[in-house]
Amino acid sequence: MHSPLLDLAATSRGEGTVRLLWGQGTGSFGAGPSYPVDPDPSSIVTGDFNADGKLDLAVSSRVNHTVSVLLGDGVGGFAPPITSPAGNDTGWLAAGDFKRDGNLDLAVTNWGSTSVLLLPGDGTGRFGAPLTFTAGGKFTSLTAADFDRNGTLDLAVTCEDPNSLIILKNDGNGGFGVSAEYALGAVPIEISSGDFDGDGWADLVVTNQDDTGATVLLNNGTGAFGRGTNYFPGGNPSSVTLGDMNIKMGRSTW
Ligand SMILES: [Ca+2]
Ligand SMILES: [Ca+2]
Ligand SMILES: [Ca+2]
Ligand SMILES: [Ca+2]
Repeated sequence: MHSPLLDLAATSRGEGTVRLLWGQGTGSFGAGPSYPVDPDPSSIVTGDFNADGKLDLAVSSRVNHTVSVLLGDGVGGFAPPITSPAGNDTGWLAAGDFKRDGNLDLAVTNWGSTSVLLLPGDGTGRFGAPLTFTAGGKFTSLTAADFDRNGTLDLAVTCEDPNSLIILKNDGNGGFGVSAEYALGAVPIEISSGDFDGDGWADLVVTNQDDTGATVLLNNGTGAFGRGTNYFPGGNPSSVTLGDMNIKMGRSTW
């Protein structure tokens, strides 16, 4: 029984698989099974796509332009992938109930394009016809949060050419419109959200692959973001994740 312990699922671009590692609760991981998915998997997210209380996986394929959902059995096994079309050069994924119908949906960026797709979940691991939203430059990554706290899950999307952050607000029916655009350092490659200052409003961190470093943008309490602060300039950061990693010190320092 693995459920109380945090496990890992990673994509293998070379193999075209998802590989599982079982957490031991000690910081080490034991080898788990691997599951074939469409070639060149580039992004993976977890979520309960068929609402059975068991965690599932969704994986994008840049080559086949698809999303594969692997339904979990809750004890470490996954069914063969359910594959759905997801635009061109299918890239970054974010899961959430964007249409607020109780079924988990996916938002997808297409690498180097100016479109975000919304794949409306049907509650079985499959998706209805994609809805396309176009904005700004060439999208690289995205994250979802309710930035304006109006009850709808919004998107923050990073772009190259021009290097920028675009906030797409959700109209409550899964329709997105650009609410704001912010300049970023060169080659913003990944974005994540969390409440860094504890004010209850979702903030953002973006990694820029040039010498700008990682940019933290704080939500000003309206869903808009102030001027970003850059950390570890020159580090050419590529990927970022969040968690309280020094909890025994009391107040965390970033
Ligand atoms: Ca499930
Ligand atoms: Ca939904
Ligand atoms: Ca919202
Ligand atoms: Ca905040």
